[in-house]
Amino acid sequence: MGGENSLTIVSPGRINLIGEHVDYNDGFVLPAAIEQHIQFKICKNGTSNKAIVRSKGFEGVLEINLKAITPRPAGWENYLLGVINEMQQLTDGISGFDCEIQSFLPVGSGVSSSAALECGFAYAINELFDLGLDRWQIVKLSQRAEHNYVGTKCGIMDQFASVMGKKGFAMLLDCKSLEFDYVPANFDPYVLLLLNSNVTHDLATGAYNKRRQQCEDGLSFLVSKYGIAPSFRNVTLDMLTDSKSQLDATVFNRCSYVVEEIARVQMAKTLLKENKLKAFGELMYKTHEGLSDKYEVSCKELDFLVDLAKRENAVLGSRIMGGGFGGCTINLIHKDSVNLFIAKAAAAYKKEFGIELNAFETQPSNGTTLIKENHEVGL
Ligand code: GAF
Repeated sequence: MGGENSLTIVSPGRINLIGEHVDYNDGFVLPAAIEQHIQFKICKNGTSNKAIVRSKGFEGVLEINLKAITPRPAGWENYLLGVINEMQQLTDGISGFDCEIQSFLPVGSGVSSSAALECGFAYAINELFDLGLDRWQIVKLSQRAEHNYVGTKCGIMDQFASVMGKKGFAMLLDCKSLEFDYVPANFDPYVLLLLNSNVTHDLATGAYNKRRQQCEDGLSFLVSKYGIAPSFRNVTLDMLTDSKSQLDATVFNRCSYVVEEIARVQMAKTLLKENKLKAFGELMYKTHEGLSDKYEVSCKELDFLVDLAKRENAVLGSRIMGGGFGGCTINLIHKDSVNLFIAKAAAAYKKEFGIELNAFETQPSNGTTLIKENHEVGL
């Protein structure tokens, strides 16, 4: 495609060590980009307003009139159309192009193939037309694309992790100030293992947005009752307990999960720095409990996998990862026990649900990158 004039970009999925459903609640998160990615080949096609996108992994060919971008009723196309729409608000430098997309990421598995798709596409167009957008602009426009064209009112974590990832490091992101630190993520002799339940979720179904709304409702009540500035950073568990009878029971549960998870990430940061992995793993289990009982984004398959992990001494921590309702668990497990655990988990899972389990080890990797003659090139 396009011969020497085509560019190749890779854009990774992400994991999250801890800090789930708090990115849109002014919390802290600890994600990393992963090796598994989506690849984009892109070149100019000499037209002023026609883009053609072919994909392996997402179905179909998308023909786009760049002068008339509008969302489709549903589908993967909206991630791309949303990105073009947002980029056109920032620049008039985009003309016709052809793009081939190949995904090596499992879709709907909680490793954020959607952010990889948005960010990689934005990065590719930015490079091709030399638009001069920086990484943060790509992160933010991709998040807006998801809000405005896909309809998921996601936080910033996934796009941030996909674009800012660095090999060997997790990133502690303050989702309020957007300041972040790279945190070394070498857990030797432990490794990160993802177990894909192969139960798929669809964040756009509304359950995600509903939780976001419930948190906003709870916060606005607490703001008016206590006169605090409108941020979950200012909410304490005492305030919540004191307001329990005035809050809807579900809203109370959502908010108490958020306050507890924000505190857990702060503890997790210290434990990681001190290499106290056992205690870190215990926090992962606590996060899972909260996501399952109070935030209600787990499902029986994921609870089963986490319960299984809890019974293994070699697994220090395990929990649902990402938006929820299916997808992967993330497990911190001793490297010598990986194969045995996968075999045991797969057999038990198949017996219980009749579903195959996929497992893959993963390591923190670089963010969205232009590949040139076998070398990676940053923005
Ligand atoms: C999804 C969202 F896209 C993220 O912003 C984040 O809220 C996550 O769910 C839950 O932590 O992946």
